[in-house]
Amino acid sequence: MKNLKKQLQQGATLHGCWLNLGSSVTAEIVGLSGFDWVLIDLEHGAGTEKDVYHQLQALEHTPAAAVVRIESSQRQRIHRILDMGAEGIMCPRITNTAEAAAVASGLHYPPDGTRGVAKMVRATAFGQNFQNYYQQAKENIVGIVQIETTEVLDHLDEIAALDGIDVLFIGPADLTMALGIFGQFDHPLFIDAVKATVNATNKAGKATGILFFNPAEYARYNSMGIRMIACGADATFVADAARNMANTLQTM
Ligand code: 3PY
Repeated sequence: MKNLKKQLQQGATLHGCWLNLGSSVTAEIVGLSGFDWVLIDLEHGAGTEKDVYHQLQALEHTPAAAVVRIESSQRQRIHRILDMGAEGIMCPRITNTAEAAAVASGLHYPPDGTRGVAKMVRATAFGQNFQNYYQQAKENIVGIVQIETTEVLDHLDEIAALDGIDVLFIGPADLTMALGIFGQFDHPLFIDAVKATVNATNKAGKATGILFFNPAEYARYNSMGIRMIACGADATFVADAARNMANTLQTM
């Protein structure tokens, strides 16, 4: 564990990016590049659950903490990824407090939640570190729900206050789509939703996160108090570098 939760609780601003290629080699390269955390994406991209396992192995020896975005909030999806050794779980498309509470519950062992106990998994060093892992899981596992539907905007305070939910993470593409202003990240409806999210997390002593692809947007979100900041994805890093090189060669 790389203390992601403690750092967020202490008010740190942490930089990350998305991993959508399902590649352990790319995960290792990105993990060694200076990010505080990375998001292995199972909602979108080329990766499968099996790939997550190898990406987590590759990231273990880098400074970057590994969070995994699961494709649905089903209890078994959360458990399988935590058992692989992920430090945090992000769940997309939350619409209400009950859904967020179900995610929080899936993250933690009884009596705090409904996570099943398994000794023979990677998270516990196949049983060799079970006691430590089990005792420290509650204070180490980061629970993240995405704010990207219109419905969820009515429940921000309740969700931010849930025990086990540490970050409300804005999905700008889906949220602007839901608001009918797709891609308009300057639009007052979107800005108001971001501000309301930051407000709710501040009140609850939690953090707000966001993903964007244009570094020019960093200052705006940072000044609004967003602390779990992701810019870019492995796929876009490769695509941008490849296009730049091809364009450069064209000019020679
Ligand atoms: C969004 O921008 O909607 C996201 O969820 C990030 O992938």
